[in-house]
Amino acid sequence: KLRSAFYSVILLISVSFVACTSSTQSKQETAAPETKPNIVIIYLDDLGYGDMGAYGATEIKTPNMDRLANDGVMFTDGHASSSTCTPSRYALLTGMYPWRNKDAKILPGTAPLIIDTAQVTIPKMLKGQGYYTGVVGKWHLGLGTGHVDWNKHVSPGPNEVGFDYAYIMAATQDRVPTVYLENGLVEGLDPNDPIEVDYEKNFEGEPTGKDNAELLTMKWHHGHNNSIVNGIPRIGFMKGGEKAKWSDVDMADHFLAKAQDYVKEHKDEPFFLYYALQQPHVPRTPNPRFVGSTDLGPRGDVIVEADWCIGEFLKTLEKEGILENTLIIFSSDNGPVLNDGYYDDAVERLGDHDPKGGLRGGKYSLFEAGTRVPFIAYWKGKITPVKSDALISQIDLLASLAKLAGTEESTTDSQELLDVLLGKSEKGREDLVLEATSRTAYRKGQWLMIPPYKGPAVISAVNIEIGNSPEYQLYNLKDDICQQKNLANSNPEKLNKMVEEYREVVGD
Ligand code: NG6
Ligand code: CA
Repeated sequence: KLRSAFYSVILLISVSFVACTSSTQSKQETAAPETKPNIVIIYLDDLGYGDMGAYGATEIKTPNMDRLANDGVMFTDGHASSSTCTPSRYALLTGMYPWRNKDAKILPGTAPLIIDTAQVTIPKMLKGQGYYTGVVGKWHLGLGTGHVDWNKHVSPGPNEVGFDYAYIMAATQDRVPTVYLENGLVEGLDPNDPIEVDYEKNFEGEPTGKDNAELLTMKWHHGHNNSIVNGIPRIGFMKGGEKAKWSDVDMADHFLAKAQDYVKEHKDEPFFLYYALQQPHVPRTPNPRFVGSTDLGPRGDVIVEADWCIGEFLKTLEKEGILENTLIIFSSDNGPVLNDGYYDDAVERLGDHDPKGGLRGGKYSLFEAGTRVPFIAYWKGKITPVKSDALISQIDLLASLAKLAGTEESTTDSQELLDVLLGKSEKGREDLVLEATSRTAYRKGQWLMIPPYKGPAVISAVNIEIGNSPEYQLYNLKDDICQQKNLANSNPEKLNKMVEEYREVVGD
């Protein structure tokens, strides 16, 4: 009902343009109430292009994600801005290329907030259009201004960049502090057991993954050998806050319940929800209900768990009668990685599954699998299902959602592609700068140019080709989606043009 009201307003506006000189226009028509659709961004952490059924996975069943893809606009060339988390999330929320901000790198749990509180963001823009705005899940964009006291109100954070409501983990599941924060306050904190966090040195007498292997239920492979929480060694040191510590195996249920409560509480107003799930990032800790739901071990199992959460979340929207008035964007912050620092069988039990979906590279990489991710727009009854090959980036959501909400928001980088997002046009971006661990590459049409970079071609710990080469690389993705034929030498003309345009865009 709400949805049709929203559209009748649009219809009326167009009718009144045609009929503006006519005297037959009735008062009743112009008085239709304006309703805006709810907007939900469902954002996964490290889900690869090939990790869900609709994008080709056969070894992991993801019926709920697939429903979004099959009944929505399923992008085949949709990109996260970057091949790691913090920069992608920064770009998603601000509509700015993350390489313009030198602080937009993988952050420790103690890093200050990297979004300027004066900056435009999706929630801020939507708030201005009458939306209630919320974030539930992984944050990883920094908190505070430098020295956070976790025992006091932590600010600035999500509430200061446009979110009316925030229920978050500060950084990542593998980083301390391993607690939830609700609107800047650590939930369940006992004042007699204050939290201390340090990324440089341990607190005296506290066990670590490095020295206390006997306490571990999950073994570290590289990094991840500092404080131990729930038997899992983490990045960073933490002391105290015992009662406030999260339960890893319940995290998915916990965030889901918060997202559902949020929807129920705000169903009567237009709302925005950024639901940032933690899977399949490490440590992969499926709830016992999902252990063994694939043959792939924890990495497969937590993808099934995430899929279940999405199904339950959709059921809530349905039950509350607002599914048809809710635009859902589904995507991931970067490409896949198997061994990201723990022994969890992701490599050993991979079998026939291809998380990269046939692409080259992965998380941390400038090759396609780094940033090309599942990217879906779903709006029941409003979108005609279609597979779209348009080039689109998460950076474009700010300008596109602004248009949908009835306003304009222009940043240098965010392009208004609402028609593309809703599957009415295939005219996506002409070009795009990709980012991976502070390096950039340039995409124009079907061409991709990677400038020469020093450093190893492969990060051996994670076994991923990250795109470094002493030579320029030029690929034609139309014929060579796997990036096997470097055309830099055979097509110097194209290479020069790409380099020139790239320099113009990045201001080199
Ligand atoms: C890396 C971690 C990795 C992961 C990543 C962030 C080590 C050795 N590796 O530094 O496990 O946490 O940071 O991932 O510590 S992201 O998806 O949040 O960008
Ligand atoms: Ca990630």
